Amino acid sequence: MQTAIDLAAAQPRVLDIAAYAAQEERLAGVRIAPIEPILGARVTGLRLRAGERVPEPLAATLRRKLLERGFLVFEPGTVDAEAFVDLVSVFGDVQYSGGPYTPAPQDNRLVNTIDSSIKKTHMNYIWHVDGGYRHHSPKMTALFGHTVPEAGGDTLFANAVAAYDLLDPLFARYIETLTAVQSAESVGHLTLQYHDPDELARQRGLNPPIETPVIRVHPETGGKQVFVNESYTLRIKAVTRAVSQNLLNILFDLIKSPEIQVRFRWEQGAVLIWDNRTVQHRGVHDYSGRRVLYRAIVS
Ligand SMILES: O=C(O)CCC(=O)C(=O)O
Ligand SMILES: [Fe+2]
Repeated sequence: MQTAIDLAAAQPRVLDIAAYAAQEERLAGVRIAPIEPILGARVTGLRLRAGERVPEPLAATLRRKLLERGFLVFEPGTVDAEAFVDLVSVFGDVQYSGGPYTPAPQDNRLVNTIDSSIKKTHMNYIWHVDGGYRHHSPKMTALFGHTVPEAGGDTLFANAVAAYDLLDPLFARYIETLTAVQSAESVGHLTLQYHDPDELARQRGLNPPIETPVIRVHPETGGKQVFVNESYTLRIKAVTRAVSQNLLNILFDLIKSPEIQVRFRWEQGAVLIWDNRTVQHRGVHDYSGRRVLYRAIVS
């Protein structure tokens, strides 16, 4: 007698993509369309000038879609550099987050620049969650494409909640019990930025290593995000060094799965905003010439 093969059990695990897919929405002449089923949406038809506010209920819809889709792209022409902060304000309080290599432009003290001609550190090219080494890290991060390379210099996103869903359920339950140690100095973020020994010591005092869950629960969506990342995570607590390193490698590998990623090709004047509680991200250093992005964070 022939027995049917249980194909699901016999093969590598895949995601139930239908669980992530979303429908296009339209409101007040604005279209919000999914980019890939797994992540992202593109907003077209919105125009906002400096000092203007996005009206309700459109603003509420945009907030809901960002939670749902992990990141939003606003087409070029939605805002200019001056109105960038007005757009980001839809999602919460905008804060300045510059550092020695990422200063504010002359005319706007709420944003900072990621300018390839100034920024000498390469930390944005490693997978990370913004501020993942601090207890009070930004909810969202936004970028405005000021000067973008003709080719290359994309920003990559991984749906870190989907990465958790790729874990086998029993293994996931174990991973959820673990605690990670996260540090800005894991790959030298502070050493590379602060060259004055006193300032370096001060920054290290302000940013000591912290403990976080390996899997972080999104306070608004309930999504379980793989919160360990290649940039900030030092180790997993209370297991051997070998187990810590191997578990971290499994989780880092999952973040790199193409199935959970979307690659954003920069367009001059586009705005990108992502939810740090859902995604991990990184830039790609495969361009020459200048790349200038304006950056604002939502606390
Ligand atoms: O350079 C990029 O594309 C990513 C930048 C980044 O990591 C950030 O702005 O937080
Ligand atoms: Fe970042």
